[in-house]
Amino acid sequence: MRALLIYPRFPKSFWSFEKVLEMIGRKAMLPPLGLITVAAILPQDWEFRLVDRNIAEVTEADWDWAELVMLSGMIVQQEDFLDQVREAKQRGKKVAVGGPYPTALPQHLQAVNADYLVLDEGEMTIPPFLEALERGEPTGVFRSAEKPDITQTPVPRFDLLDLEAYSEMAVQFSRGCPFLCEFCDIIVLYGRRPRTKTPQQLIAELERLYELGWRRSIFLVDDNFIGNKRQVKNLLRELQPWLAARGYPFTFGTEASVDLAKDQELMDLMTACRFGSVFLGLETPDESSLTATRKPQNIREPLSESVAKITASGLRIMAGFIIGFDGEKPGAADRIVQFVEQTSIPTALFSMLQALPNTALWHRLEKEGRLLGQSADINQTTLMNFVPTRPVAEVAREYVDGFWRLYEPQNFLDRAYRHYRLLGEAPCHRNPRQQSTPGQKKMARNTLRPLGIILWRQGVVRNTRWTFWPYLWRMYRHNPRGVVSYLTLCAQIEHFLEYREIVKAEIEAQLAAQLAAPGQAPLTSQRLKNS
Ligand code: B12
Ligand code: SF4
Repeated sequence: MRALLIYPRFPKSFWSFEKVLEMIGRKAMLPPLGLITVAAILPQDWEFRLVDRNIAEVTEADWDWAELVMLSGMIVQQEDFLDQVREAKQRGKKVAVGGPYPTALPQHLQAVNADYLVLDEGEMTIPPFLEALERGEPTGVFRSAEKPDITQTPVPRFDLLDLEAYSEMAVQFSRGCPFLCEFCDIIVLYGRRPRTKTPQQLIAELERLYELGWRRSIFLVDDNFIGNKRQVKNLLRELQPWLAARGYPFTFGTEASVDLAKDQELMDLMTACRFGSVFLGLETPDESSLTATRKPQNIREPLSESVAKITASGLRIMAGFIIGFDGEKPGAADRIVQFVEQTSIPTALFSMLQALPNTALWHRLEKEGRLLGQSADINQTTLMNFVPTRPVAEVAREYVDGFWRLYEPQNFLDRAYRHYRLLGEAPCHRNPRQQSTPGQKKMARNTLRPLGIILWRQGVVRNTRWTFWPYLWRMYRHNPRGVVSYLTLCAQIEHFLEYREIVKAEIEAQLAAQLAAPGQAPLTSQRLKNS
């Protein structure tokens, strides 16, 4: 079988970082790990071609070659996803779809006549799909309530990727999260019992990437990397000597729950393996909102203390914040901005709450008759898809204003500087074991050109130049090994400066449209253009 794997295009977003990617000569941030995992699960005598539409077009030759077209993606990719299914069907191809978008909203894919809906986790649903193909069944929906044991998942087919196109690589150690946040669809899609691979299995994946020549950053895309702390410590203990033997060829980033702060041993193991950053779902400093959204793990210790402990351990923090929880008092965005400033978190993903399909939040709002439409388009440029408890206009205006202030270039630069000064105090940054290695030096050399651009734009062209140079000098004096990484972070403002304009324009346009036609589903920018 000749299978063409297509990964649809993402809209411009908080995460798309086009300007930064352009500077570093890459085309996308992360690869489609789901599709290359699927390719490894499918029979290995099949032939595969992968087209990630974020880096390349599907050519006529690809379409002609394909016998089966397979697509994966998340809800934000829906527009291009549906277009590609239509295109494949028009060309008379059989189409199989899977991943978080088809799993959450299968009716969308049925409406465009996708032939096979291979939903939930592929380890469970690909075998019955293959049996159906064998029997010559023309269509089918394959689902599984049971979650697979991922110790059996094969090494993803990294060889199908154009490695040069990506700024980071993706691997996954665990799926699922033990917590119960009301808005979260992770626990719906991947369950509450964190399932891990074995340490040897993950190291085999890294070994494969090493053989293929990868020498940059790797993002562990786990829903919550520390969901099973015992297993993750076992992994890190085995990983560290493997990395040391190869001169630390990679750096790592991941996502974790905030209780990471309570486990110093775990943080030390992470930094010993060159974990440089961690994404935390902090959501809001408002304790009443955290209680309402069933996130007590963020209240047990003061959030700002947890952030301080994680930073003091040497892990750069990226964090997610949300506005629009039920019962929220006016001024929520202000409180978030203050918190971000006070804790000096440079990269803060700020969004308005959205109800994702099948989450506890979705079911509650449905019962209360507050959902606007049957979809969700979670993004930083979309209005909420339900009726909030305070006026939507108030939430949206606070949100736009907060986003604007977070990404005011001077505010961002100040936070980045303060954050790196704190990181510089961490013992791991002074540990001799962490001196630069050949792998690290190669990574640093690759960043020379973008660094030149940042020095020019932020040190000469922009108003921030008056603080840029003193900060850089002090960084050099107090945290010299953090300088390259600090400047790379500074580059993000190139993206956020443009993106905050988009957020403002899109939210204001949607708000005006919604206020003119109350009770309608929120309009995305595309639907606005079409309407
Ligand atoms: C890495 C990641 C990203 C990366 C993107 C990487 C990339 N190029 O794909 C970044 C950081 C950019 C990102 C951004 C966002 N993300 Co994201 N992301 C993830 C994450 C953590 C890992 C994805 C991954 O690699 N998984 C590993 C693979 C192995 O799992 P998988 O894709 O599910 O594949 C399995 C099955 O689904 C199935 N399968 C998958 N595809 C196919 C295809 C076929 C044909 C078949 C048969 C089977 C099949 O088989 C695979 C093996 O079991 C997931 C969570 C998760 N656990 O997956 C969220 C997740 C996909 N993201 C999500 C969301 C909401 C977002 C954001 C909207 C967040 C935000 N507020 O901004 C943004 C969107 C960007 C934008 N605004 O444009 C949601 C999607 C919900 C949905 N139902 O669509 C998820 C599920 C998590 C969550 N709730 O936050 N994300
Ligand atoms: S901690 Fe994160 S992944 Fe876990 S349930 Fe809450 S939002 Fe979802």
